Amino acid sequence: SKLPSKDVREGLNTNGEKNLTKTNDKSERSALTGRPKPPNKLPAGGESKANSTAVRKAGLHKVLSLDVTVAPRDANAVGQFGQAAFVASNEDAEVRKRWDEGHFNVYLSDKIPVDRAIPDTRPETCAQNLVHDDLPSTSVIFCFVDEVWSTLLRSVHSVLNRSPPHLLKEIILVDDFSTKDYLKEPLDKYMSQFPKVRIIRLKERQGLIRARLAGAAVAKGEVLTFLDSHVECNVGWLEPLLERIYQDRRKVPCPVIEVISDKDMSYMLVDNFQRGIFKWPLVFGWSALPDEYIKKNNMTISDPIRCPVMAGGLFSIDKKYFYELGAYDPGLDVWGGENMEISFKIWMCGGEIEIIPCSRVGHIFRGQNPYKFPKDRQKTVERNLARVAEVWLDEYKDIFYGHGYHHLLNKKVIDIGNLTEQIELRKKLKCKSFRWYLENVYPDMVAPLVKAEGLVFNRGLRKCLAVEKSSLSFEICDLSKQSQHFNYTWMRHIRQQDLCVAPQGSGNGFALRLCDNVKPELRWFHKSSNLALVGRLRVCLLLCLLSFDTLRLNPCEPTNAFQKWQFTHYHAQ
Ligand code: LR7
Ligand code: MN
Repeated sequence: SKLPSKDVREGLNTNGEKNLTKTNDKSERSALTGRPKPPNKLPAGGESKANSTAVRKAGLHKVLSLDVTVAPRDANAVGQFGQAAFVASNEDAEVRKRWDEGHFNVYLSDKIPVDRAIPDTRPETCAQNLVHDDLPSTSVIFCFVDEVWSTLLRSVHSVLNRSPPHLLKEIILVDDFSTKDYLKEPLDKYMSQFPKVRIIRLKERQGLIRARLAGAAVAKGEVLTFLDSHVECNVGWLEPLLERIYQDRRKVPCPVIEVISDKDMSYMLVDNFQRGIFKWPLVFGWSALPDEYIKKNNMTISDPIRCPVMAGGLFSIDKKYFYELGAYDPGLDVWGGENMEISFKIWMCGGEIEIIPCSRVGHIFRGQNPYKFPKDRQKTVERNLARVAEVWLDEYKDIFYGHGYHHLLNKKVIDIGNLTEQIELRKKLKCKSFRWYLENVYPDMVAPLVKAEGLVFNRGLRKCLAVEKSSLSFEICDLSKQSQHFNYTWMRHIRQQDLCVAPQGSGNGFALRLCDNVKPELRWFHKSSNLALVGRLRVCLLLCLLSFDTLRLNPCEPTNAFQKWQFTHYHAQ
């Protein structure tokens, strides 16, 4: 039996979620008629059910079953039918030697036919689904840098063999300045057999985001379909994606991403009802729809699943719509974050992201990027994420920075580049707020705007911190006094309006200073009731209370009640 492998897809998997994506049934239409469906039906689609009545209607046909699954060229070949392949033990050294070329079993991949068959993993009803005869055509865009020969070819063949020819306008291979010789003339020569395949060569390394933009710029299809260059498209993968766009051009459908094992190259099913989500600080993950949600909405395994964010690599989008949305922020470098950008942009500016269970594509999940980053990998990704946060997260961006990214606020440490155009674009498109997105698209996301708030109680003195004539004092605790209310923010500020609790000069005194996100000296760690200044290394210095109600920094004393502080409400730790 197949291994469910959602964990392979991405380490993060959060189950047991409570509230889920709110529905917007009004925008749902019947696959058969294109007419709006009656309200209070499935949130995530459900149109496909109509197709079980295998009635042939004018203008519609069953999803084409283009495949070589039944009789592949060589039924006995290694890895045929997506089965696990093995190498003899005396080949282990060779496997290891070639692993780093792609961070998967390259040696084995090279032995497997480039047009192997894979199991048709779609839910049963999918083959019976009706789609329109006049679906838009698509350009399939593969960007690659130093991709392994056999996986690149297998990706291309899977598209050529399993896409209805009239819907496949072209395949665009964007070579992001690869260094390997086999990707030059040999690739040109190989692909010249296939008139639909075009190769674009970038003159310098652009990264996958700008490489995709370069591919899109020359695409002639009405729809753009982006794929990673180490995938295998399954039977009937394309039509269900195009059908969704046909119904509503602002839908951005993604296939179910199945797993091609990096070790034995087997094609593995993933669990049903998985959707794309993010966790702070903008980390992509998968999460299962809870059973009660599925039951309540009468969802079947073939119904589209609305996703707060997409994985990034595999999706179709109406080309005009892609450009209306401003495509990708071209300031994003190399790898990472662009899936967050396009996801927020789609939802906040009127579109929808869905996973279409009848469309399935396998992807080799690799432990590491097999190519070099022109700059430091970590810095590249966090810079991309900071751009996304600045443009799309509104007041929620502090939560992003508060999850280990404070340093990105310091313009001297990192230059995230100019954002004027992106901010203008958001205004021009009249996109909704991030708060709207959280409330309507991803309501189960925990996103408190402050970590703690209320009174700041000192356990030893049994009094509360207060602002008195713009300096700090202690008073009998009184919730009704605004002067005693503070926020403990994601910036780790102890804050009242614009004022932050801060040490005074180099001495031991304390004062209120204007808050400033960039200044590290205003930040406090708050752990086990202690308040320690960030950045005073080793000697754990605490905000502590001596006689005469004054504040000082002293070495931490675990048992000193005068060093123990408590806010009234905690939202996050
Ligand atoms: O500089 C580069 N230039 C490129 O052309 C870097 C990469 N690339 C190509 C690369 O050859 C590959 O074909 O871009 C494609 C994606 O790169 P991968 O395969 O290294 O990315 P990934 O699969 O590790 O990462 C996921 O997140 C990325 C974030 O930027 C992209 O969105 C990838 O497309 C995306 N992949 C998927 O969504 C597949 C499922 C993974 C999950 C979850
Ligand atoms: Mn990939």
